[in-house]
Amino acid sequence: MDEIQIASLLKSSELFPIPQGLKLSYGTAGFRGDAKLLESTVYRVGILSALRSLKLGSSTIGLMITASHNKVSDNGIKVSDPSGGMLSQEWEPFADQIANAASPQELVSLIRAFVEKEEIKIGGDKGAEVWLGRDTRPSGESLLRAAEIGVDSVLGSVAVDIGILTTPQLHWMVRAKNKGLKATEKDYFENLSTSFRCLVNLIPISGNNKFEISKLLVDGANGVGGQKIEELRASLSNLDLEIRNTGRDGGVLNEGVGADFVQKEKVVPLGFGLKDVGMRCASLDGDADRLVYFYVPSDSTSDVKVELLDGDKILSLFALFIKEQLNVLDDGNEGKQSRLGVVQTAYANGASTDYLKQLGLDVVFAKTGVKHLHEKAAEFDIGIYFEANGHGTILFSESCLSWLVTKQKDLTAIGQGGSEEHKAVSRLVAVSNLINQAVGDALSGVLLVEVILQHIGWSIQKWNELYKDLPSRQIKVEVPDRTAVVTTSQETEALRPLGIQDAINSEIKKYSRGRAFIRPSGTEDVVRVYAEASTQEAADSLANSVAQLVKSFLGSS
Ligand code: G16
Repeated sequence: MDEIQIASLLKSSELFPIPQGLKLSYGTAGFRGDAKLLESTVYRVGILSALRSLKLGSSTIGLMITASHNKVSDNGIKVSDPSGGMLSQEWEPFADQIANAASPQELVSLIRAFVEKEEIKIGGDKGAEVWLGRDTRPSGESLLRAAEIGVDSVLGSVAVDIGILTTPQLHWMVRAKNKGLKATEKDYFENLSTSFRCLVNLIPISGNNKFEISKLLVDGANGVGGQKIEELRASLSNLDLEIRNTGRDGGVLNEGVGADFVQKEKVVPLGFGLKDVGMRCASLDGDADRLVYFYVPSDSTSDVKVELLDGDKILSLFALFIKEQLNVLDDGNEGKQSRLGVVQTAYANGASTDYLKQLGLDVVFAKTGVKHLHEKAAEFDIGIYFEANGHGTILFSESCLSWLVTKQKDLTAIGQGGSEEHKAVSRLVAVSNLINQAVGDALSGVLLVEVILQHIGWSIQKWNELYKDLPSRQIKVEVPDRTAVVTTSQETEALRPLGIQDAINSEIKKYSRGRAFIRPSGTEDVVRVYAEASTQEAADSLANSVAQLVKSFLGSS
């Protein structure tokens, strides 16, 4: 790094002193915290993303300013790699180091050492390019400016503000840009509506699908997703959407609304109630990378509990549909081109895992965090991953896609364009275009769920009958130091504090079909408790006793 570069970094970093006592970690999905404390962090991640771009031959990197499901006063930042996936985990320690550097001098010396180690060339012919997006949080605009200054302080770099977006839109655009495809927001919407239309046109006209298209009620979490799905609606036919909680009517982002609230509390979001009994409803989270469905059952009481169709149920519906299409295809190679697998986490309801295994699928488990699930799903020809909280997608390998596209062409060429095989292969190709290949995306998820339900002629109630969830409960426990909890790689057992797992096991033994685990959240300052048992009362009681154990081992804050 030459003197001009060092001077540029020192000068800009003086603008963003680190708040005293701030200690952050890249976590499950980037840095998150109180928005008022984050300017220095976001500025530093701006620098990191410019370096990442240079390291990867000036490919475009994405930066998203969002704290997703967290409260509106929080914000955060996550980095998208050129593939549209999450930042390579190999760079996370560097992210942690620079975010916590105490002074401009320390920051610059860390950057200098890293640039040398990684052999990053600053000031070459091509500079870095970083695309910046943000959600609707009021703090987003000034944080985005801090990120821009970070990017600009690496000489020759360009920061491009692409405005207010959902997180998956940014990831999609970065991926498309680096593949040399059309990559604007308009292209994103066109891609969704074209592939949705294609799947609609492939719905069988006879059989069991005499299905009235009923209205879908969407809870937009008072965030960016509600606004973007309104834009998308304009280009869709075959879908009747009523969008609530768009944020325009004074509602607060994620407060009593959104996918995280509905999934954790299992009650209706604000703006929904007994008037909606039996209706199909979908809830997005604050940056629209999560999706859950729900309905108010006819026997609901005034506290308006919902029947929840979470990420596990969406995964099961997708798996069923994909498997049905693959069954029609004869790949002449004993399924070697189309190995279908699914990825879940420890939060997956035990009943969903049993169901997926009964379908004959390979089920594998990953740590919480899409970055972990995505990696495992990519090992299959078609890998479907979902967290129970509604974050997931379907990945098609390059070789599987090219096999599908070739098959589609070959069938057309031999006059089999109208065959069942051709329709099945065309559906799979359309799914690969519709569903976001970069990251879980509530908007593309809604479209795929809706078209599958139309295809098989199912109501939401019928879909819910795929299997019956084991009753479960999740609780957050605030403790003085959540990092005191250390778990095994799949997060099903706690290794620390010593003795806590034995105590949890003794509790679990008291319940029929009991299962419970604890883990430190990577996005909030809490320890999460998950419990499952044969009745709701038992699941609640198990979760409460495990939460008590957490408090007695770690103290309450
Ligand atoms: C993020 C991650 C998800 C994760 C969730 C909760 O979601 O992308 O993979 O499940 O945080 O993580 P934790 O339990 O560690 O707090 P989002 O929608 O908030 O970006």
